[in-house]
Amino acid sequence: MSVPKDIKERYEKLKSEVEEHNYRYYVLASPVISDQEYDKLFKELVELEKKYPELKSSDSPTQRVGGIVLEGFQKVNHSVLMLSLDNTYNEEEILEFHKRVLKNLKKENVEYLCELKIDGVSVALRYKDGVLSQAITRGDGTVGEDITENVKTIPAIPLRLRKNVSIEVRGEIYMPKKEFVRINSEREEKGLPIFANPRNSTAGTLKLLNSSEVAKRKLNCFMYYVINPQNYNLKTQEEALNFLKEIGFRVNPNYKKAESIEEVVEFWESWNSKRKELEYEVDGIVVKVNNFEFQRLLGETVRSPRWAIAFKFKADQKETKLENIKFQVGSTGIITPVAEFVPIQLEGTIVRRASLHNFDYIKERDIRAGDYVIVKKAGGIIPQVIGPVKEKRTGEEKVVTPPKSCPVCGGKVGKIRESEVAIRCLNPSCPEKLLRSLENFVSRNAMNIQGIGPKILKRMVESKLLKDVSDLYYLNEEKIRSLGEGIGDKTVENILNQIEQSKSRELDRLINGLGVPNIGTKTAKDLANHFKTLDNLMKANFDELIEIEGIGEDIANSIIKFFSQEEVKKIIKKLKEAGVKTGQKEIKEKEGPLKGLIICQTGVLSRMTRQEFAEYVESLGAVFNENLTKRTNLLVVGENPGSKVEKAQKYGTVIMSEEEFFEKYEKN
Ligand code: 3BA
Repeated sequence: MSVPKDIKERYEKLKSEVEEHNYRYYVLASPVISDQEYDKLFKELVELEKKYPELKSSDSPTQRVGGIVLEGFQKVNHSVLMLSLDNTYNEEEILEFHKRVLKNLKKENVEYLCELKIDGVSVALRYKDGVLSQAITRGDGTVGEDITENVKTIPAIPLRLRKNVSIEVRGEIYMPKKEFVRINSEREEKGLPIFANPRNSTAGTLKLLNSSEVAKRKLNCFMYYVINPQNYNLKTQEEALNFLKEIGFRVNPNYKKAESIEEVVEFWESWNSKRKELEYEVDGIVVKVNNFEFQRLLGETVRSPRWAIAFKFKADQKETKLENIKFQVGSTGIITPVAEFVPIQLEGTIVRRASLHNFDYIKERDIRAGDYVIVKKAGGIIPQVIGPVKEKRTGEEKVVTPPKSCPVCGGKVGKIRESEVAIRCLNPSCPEKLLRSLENFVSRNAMNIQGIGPKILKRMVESKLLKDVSDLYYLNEEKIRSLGEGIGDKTVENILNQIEQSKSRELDRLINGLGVPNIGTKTAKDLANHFKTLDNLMKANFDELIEIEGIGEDIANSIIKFFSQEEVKKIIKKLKEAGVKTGQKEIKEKEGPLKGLIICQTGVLSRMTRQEFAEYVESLGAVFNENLTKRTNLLVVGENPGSKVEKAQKYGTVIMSEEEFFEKYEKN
């Protein structure tokens, strides 16, 4: 049976439409439709492919969710050797590099292009007539591995280019700092070894055999290199970057042409301090002779080109004295050793403690209490003890071994799975575990009960007012007063009020609050949206759970196990009896000409105040947001606008004057 012509046409149109929105969202960071509208188009595409499997092509956006499980990765020869970069950390060596370049070119000066050096994993991408055909790791530079299936899940990598060229490009795949932090805390919770930096977690992710697992981690990329640029009439690196952008790749915007080596050093210095603000980790700058003809004249050594050099930032790491290793008990009982050291200043903040993750980590590095240790920030964020300075040992240092019993309750400790590195307190009523789960329950991302801080919670646990999270809803004036000292009328009233209000929080907050292992804010939202009520979620079986995007087998099992526990069932029953809402409030999208759009405003409007404007656009179905973000669809500009305009231009957000807006959306 052949596919009807109109279906074929619809399919092609849908495919390019979905890919276009994908491009606008992930590459340009300026979406023009709402998530709901996008989902609708995507769903239609999936349906068509289900009905007419013969339509399915390799450049279909449906491939981005992954699903293919490999046994291993095929080796692939690189078309041109993938060189490495020469490195330097200091200014003298940069000046020497510059001198060498001038001497070899027999010139007085030369133009450089400076780029940020993204701390990621190099990749080569091959396109045939505009369609992605193969993605290859660097490997040893001569032979790499075929990671095409995994790379297809990265939304910023085009499956089809905006020109039907056959081309090979190279660049860097990276993991945003935030995602790195998320994955590591998830791993720590699961008792898995943590990644040392975003680069390792990127490499680890790209080598996963199941591409749907890759799709869940928010990898991103920047491209910077074109093979055989003469084929596209490109004469400089700057032109190459512009061309890459033109044909649909994400190119890092923070590059700069430097007319002198002083400007190169300036660029390095300015990013040395600004890099903290980036959403990805950079470990230096890459300086490239801009002109391709000059690059050719300079040539390369066996390892690296003579026309480029990496000028690295000094990794901010410091030595300090590790005074104590404390054992912290988490809400799931995991006992984490934490290093407490003499406070030091690191990349802009004062650091006094760092997780040592688990006892294998301490043993592998031979870290002892009393050691001088080197501390840095992994991925520029998480303080991490790299290791001891053994030369400074006095013999007074103490080897730290795993505790034989829970440091808080004295209960039994052990591993729940042999494969785990984590050691847990196995006592189900350990007060420290309870305290951690209460802290999670009242926290901002969960039930958001303000006014009950960790100190009060601790007192409530110690005086046995709280034995599980549901007891919060059985507190009364008398019980709270019984805590004694420092609890005034105002405090009591405030606590009870806050608790009462929290009864009607959305379901995702409650799911978050219950502390299902391995579930974060995002998954809690997905679960709430899908199941609508807690009862539905509790009844869900494995097949139903893994149907949901973003939920894999591990999480599904974790959810089922969690809700099958008798204690959990009891807590939920008590919560319900106390009047805690366990059903999702339906968030209905308003109808109207601005349905689904996120709108922001700057400057003074002549017709109405900002508040009135917010209400006005909301009455037309839009969402008003005070802040301009990458997700904002429209910025309306009044008199004396602020910096939002510049930001909107950067993001490519649609900008309208007050007049333009009301011409289009005046209510009659
Ligand atoms: N530019 C890494 N190599 C880079 C093309 C040359 C190069 C890099 C770069 C050799 C970054 C070595 C591995 C490689 C593609 C070879 C960059 C970055 N330029 N901006 C000069 O941001 N990490 N890495 N990758 N070809």
